[in-house]
Amino acid sequence: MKRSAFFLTALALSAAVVGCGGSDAPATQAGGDAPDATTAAPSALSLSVPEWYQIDEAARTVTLRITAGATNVQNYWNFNGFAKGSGASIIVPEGYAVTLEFTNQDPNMAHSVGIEEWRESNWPGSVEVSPEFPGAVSSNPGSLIDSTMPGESETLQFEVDRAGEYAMVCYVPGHATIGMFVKFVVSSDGTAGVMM
Ligand SMILES: [Cu+2]
Repeated sequence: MKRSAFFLTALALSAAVVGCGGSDAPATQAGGDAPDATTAAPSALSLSVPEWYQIDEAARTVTLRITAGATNVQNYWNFNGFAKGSGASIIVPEGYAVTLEFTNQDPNMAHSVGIEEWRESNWPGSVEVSPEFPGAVSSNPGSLIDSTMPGESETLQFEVDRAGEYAMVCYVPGHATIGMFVKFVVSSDGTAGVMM
C-alpha cells in the first residue's frame, strides 16, 4: 500500500518536472508552473525497474547486471553510467538473494564491485574490503592488475539480510574517492527497483 502510493507520487512529480521542461531553470518558464517545478525538483527521482534489474518476488531473488564503464561518464569510472552516490539508488528488498552479474566494459582500467557501509563522501584512497554481506565483493578487488579487468566478468551471490543504506563501490585505489560508488538500499517494506 505504502509502496504504491509512493510510486504514484513519484511518477506524478516526475511527470510534472518533465512537463515543465526541466527543473533547473524555472525562471525561464513562461507559464505559471515554475513554482511547482521548483517544489518538485528535490523529489524528481522516480522508482522504476530497468532492464538490468530483474526481480522474482515468488522466489525472493533479484538479479542485477552491473557494468563498470557502461558509459564514458567519469572517464568510465561508473556503474551502469551512475557515480558519485547520486542519480540512482538500487533498492532490493530485505531477505532477498541477490545475483550480481558484474562486467567491466572500461577499455582501459581494472574495476571491482562490493557492497560496503554507505558514505556520501570522503572515501579513502584505498577502501578497506569489508563487505556488508558475505560474498558481496568481487575477487582481488583492490588490485590494478588482478581485479575485474577490461572485458572480464564475474558473478557474485549474496543475501541481503539487513535493511539499510549501503554503497556499491569500486575498491581499485582512488576510484571511490573520485566517485565510483552508487547508493545501494535494502528496503524493509518490500520496495524494489531503482530510484533514478
Ligand atoms: Cu573502479
